[in-house]
Amino acid sequence: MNDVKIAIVGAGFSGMGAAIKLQQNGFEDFLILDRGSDFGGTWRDNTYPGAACDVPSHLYSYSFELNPNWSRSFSKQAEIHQYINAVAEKNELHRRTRFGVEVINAVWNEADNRWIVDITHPETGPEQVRAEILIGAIGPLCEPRLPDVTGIADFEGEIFHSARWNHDVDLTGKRVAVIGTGASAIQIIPELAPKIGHMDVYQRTAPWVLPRADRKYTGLEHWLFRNVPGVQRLSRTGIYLAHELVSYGLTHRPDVLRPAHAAGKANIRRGISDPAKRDKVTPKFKVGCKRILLSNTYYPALGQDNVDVITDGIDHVTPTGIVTKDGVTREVDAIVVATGFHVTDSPGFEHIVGKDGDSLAQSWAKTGMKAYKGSMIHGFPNLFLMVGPATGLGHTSMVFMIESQLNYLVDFLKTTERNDITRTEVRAEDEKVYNKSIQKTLSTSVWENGGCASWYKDEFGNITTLWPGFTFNYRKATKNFDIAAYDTTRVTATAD
Ligand code: N01
Repeated sequence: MNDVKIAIVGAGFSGMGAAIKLQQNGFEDFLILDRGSDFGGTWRDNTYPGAACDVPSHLYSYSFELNPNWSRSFSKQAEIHQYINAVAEKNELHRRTRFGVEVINAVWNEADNRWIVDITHPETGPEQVRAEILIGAIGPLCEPRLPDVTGIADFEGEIFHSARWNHDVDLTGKRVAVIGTGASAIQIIPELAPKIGHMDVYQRTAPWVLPRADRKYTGLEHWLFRNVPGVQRLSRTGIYLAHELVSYGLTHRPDVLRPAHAAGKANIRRGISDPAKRDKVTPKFKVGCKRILLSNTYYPALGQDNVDVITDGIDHVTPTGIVTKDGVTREVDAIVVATGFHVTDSPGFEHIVGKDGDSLAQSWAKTGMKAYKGSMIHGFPNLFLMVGPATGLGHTSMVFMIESQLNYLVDFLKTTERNDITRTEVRAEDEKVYNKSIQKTLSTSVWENGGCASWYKDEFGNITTLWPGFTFNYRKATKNFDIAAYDTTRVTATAD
């Protein structure tokens, strides 16, 4: 049994950020657990061709670990992963990280006032870690979602999910099907198009894809970023403010985004000459209802003669091909499944068990996904969830939200330590009022009224994944730990 003050599950952007902030604030007694073999979470796992960030890297990086050397405005996966590893090394996170460790479950033990975390490692076998505080940094986009299509398990060709790319398979000259047209697919398709023999793109909902202002930074810009104090922060602030303007349109005034419809349609016209194909890929919902995608190469790839866009739904998969609902069979050598992730139903939620014996999944199955300030959950004392409910974004940098949460985390730890508090649980009423106000703000948003179905909504039809509005409002809400919203227990075991 290992005893630590704080166990962090996950070594991606949020788990690493938590670890660095803990170190900087004198909380040295922590352990990071990760099932992978390296830092980076989703940026370690998503190695598909074309994987890149659709938020400029000067913003999509830690404010406390700026990188003047980003090679281009929108960095590719390898460069982001390299940055993450450099940050981990600089902060010596390896000393407190165990890789290859699967967390079986984490159960709150009321008598012990601790989280009991059951883990297993392929070489050392099962073990337990006991922690006063559990930081769940498991990430919302880590569990691949496979489509529930009859026969898919019996397909005899190559098949893999975008987040589990099989680099041993050479798709050159092959007949390839890509299922899905979301953020991952629109990056994959242009990379495959020049080399495959034929590609069928199975599109259920046409997304809005706007031009991507991607370019390499010049030598002068690099010199300025490295040598002139403030230039990089200024550039970061400019990018941040531009993204915040979009947030206003998304949440309060979707009509402000109307010009984006014209830009999206022009992007289609530039890339595709065939009117029937253009028509197929023209979205039928309002810009922003689903994530706004950015690409200059997606439509030209779809426009190629050897690429078909299939809009008849998939009926079933045979060992050698895909049959659509109109009865047509298309034979393929390989299927790329770019169908997203289990976000509101992540298997990770089944393994975190609170004070009443319910897992997060069971608790949220009754009420819908909810948390106080996206971080603390009634019934789950001393659990701090990174990138929890209502902290996601459809338009700007998640790292900004993560850093806001880190402020709240550090103030939570300092406040409880200062007051000898050993158990902290958000009050049900405060959690309820908070989530009600979020839902009220969301009611005018494009995600609610934009005419699309998206993974932003849970099974109750509520948008439980997204932060509604300006991200600086979330920064303000998480500046200080508001202890009045919590039931706390002191070392002396007297309840406040
Ligand atoms: O997944 P998605 P993703 N039959 O859920 C379709 C982040 N990200 O991996 O729209 C046929 O967006 C589904 O169709 P529909 C980003 O936050 C960031 O692409 O539901 N099709 C959709 O087209 C993003 O939002 C970057 O009708 C099926 C697609 O599969 C998140 O990851 C890059 C289907 C899934 O799209 C997820 O993106 C990449 C079925 N049964 C990803 N089931 C950055 O650049 C689903 N689909 C930062």
